[in-house]
Amino acid sequence: MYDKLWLRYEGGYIETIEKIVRRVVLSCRQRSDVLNTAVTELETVFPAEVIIGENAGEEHAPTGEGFSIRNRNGVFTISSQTGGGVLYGVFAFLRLLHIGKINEGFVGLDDSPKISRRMLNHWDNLDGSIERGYAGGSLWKWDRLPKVDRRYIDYARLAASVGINGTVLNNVNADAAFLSHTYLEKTAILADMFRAYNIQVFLSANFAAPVNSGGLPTADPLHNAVRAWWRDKAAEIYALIPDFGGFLVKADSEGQPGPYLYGRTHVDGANMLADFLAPYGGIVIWRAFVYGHGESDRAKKAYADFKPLDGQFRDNAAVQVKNGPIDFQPREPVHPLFGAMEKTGLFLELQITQEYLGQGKHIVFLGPMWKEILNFGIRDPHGEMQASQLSDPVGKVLEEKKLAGIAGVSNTGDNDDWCGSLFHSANLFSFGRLSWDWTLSCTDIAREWAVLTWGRDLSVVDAVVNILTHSWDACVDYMTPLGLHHIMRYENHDGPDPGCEQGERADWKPPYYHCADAKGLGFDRTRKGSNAVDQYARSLADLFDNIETCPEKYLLWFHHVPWDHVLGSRRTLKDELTFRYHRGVESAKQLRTWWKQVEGRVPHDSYQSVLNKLDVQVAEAHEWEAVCVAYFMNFTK
Ligand code: GCW
Repeated sequence: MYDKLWLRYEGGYIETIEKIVRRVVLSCRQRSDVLNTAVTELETVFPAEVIIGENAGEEHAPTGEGFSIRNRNGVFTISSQTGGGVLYGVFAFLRLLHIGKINEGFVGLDDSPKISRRMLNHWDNLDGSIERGYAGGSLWKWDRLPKVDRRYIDYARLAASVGINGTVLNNVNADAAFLSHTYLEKTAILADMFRAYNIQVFLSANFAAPVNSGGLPTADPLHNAVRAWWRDKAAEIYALIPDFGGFLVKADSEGQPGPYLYGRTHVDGANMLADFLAPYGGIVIWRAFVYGHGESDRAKKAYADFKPLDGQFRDNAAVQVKNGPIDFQPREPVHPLFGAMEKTGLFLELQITQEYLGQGKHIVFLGPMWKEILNFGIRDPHGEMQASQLSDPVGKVLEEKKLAGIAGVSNTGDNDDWCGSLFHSANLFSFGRLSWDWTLSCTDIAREWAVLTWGRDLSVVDAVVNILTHSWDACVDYMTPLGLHHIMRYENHDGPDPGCEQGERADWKPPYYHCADAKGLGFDRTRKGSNAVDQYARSLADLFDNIETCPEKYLLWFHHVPWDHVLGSRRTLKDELTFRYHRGVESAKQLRTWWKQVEGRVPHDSYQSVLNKLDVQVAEAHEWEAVCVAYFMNFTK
């Protein structure tokens, strides 16, 4: 019953809706497959005679993907100049009806996306497995295509309903075979289906594909044969998929090939691809997730490599930057590149799948974390003033770019529940909603998801919203309080292992990050240490650099703090650390207590499956506390 996630449209709404809505008119410039999809979506709720599609749209209908909804005595008109806009209008209309925000008194509303590219990144492999996937195997059944799976359309509906307009089908650790003709034909079938939902298809490209799949001796981006290979590949792709979105590239990172391998730069690599995609309107999204080689502090590497390249990338090339400088930790300060690439297109990369945050086991709502990043005042135009409300938040930096996007590493898989549990889909939902409008409130988004998924019973909704809105704080406390990071187990990044010495590289090992010793704890990134602070605008750098002004949530990220240093609570670091780990466990228990209040108000098997998750979460929170407190306290003796 929950396999439709937030598109269930159940719970006695139909009667209420029939009282409010006499007729729905869709108004758009031209007929299109996307407009037909909008009609089909309305038909899931309303009888066909209620719906009228109109060809000649209103002159003043919103442009692009924006839409307006107007109510005149029960006749609702949803208009946009584009089919995509109407489709988003229809999904918004249905959502608002179901959560009770559209009633007799409703007059109208206008909405349009703040960020133009809203993408899912699937780390799905050719063999059907998913890197860092916790909800089963890949949704894409490559060996069965061209046979079509029912879930392709279900996927497109879910994505479109929250405003997603692009999807990268395969893992950034990309198999070159995805660019072979056989796989491009299969990709074209998915693209044909998703097109009707206003979703553009992209592929991750292996930079050495001319070697691995083309049989050339080199993939040097300045080599003529290599360039010819990519130019022909682009022509081949666009012959099959005329609206192909472009390439996502992980280059010179964690063993992936890239231009550095051939003595060239990121700009050489990205611009070559950009030039061959440009005639067709395609883009290149070049990831900035690079580390190692010549930086003593991993957190500094991406900025060090990319900042000097600002201004050299083509207009249809963007740099995709993770939210923080290390790697999708439970909490990181914002990535300094968001304040530094003034002349380059930028994508913010978020991770919906919970690689470092309890994976498929813990209920952790990521909306508040993403808001912390999007609201982060990163760009300080004057450089001298105090970091304040006046500086531009990351969301605004993106909004003002000509080429910008938000990408989410998807948590979807082929399990019945799609995302790993009955609660994990809240993250997919909120990712879509925030990528559409980063100024939305997380609590509102949580409430929307709760009503759409669990129904209108207020006591259930309140419990669900409480669980969601408190879960991230709980997780940060029981895993990595006060700015700690990367202290997970080596193999799968799951569970605590602060003393782990496994792994070939120093910057994979927890002790590299926490730097615990007899004196104190934390990575010194101040001007006396690695000086990562100076990658931020002056006012922010000053704020982070001073142990007295550095926000406590980032304290051990930026400072090596003496064990007896006194914090805002008047506790010493030693005591505060112990206190926070324990508070995390208590908060995890509180999540479970809230859930227990809904027993008997939701179907029993659903109740039980969530309870089982929360039991595991509480047990693992205990484990985090026990392991970390014992480990760190050893240094204080
Ligand atoms: O978070 C790390 C993951 C890798 C991932 C890499 C990346 C796709 O552990 O599995 O590889 O980041 O983002 O490229």
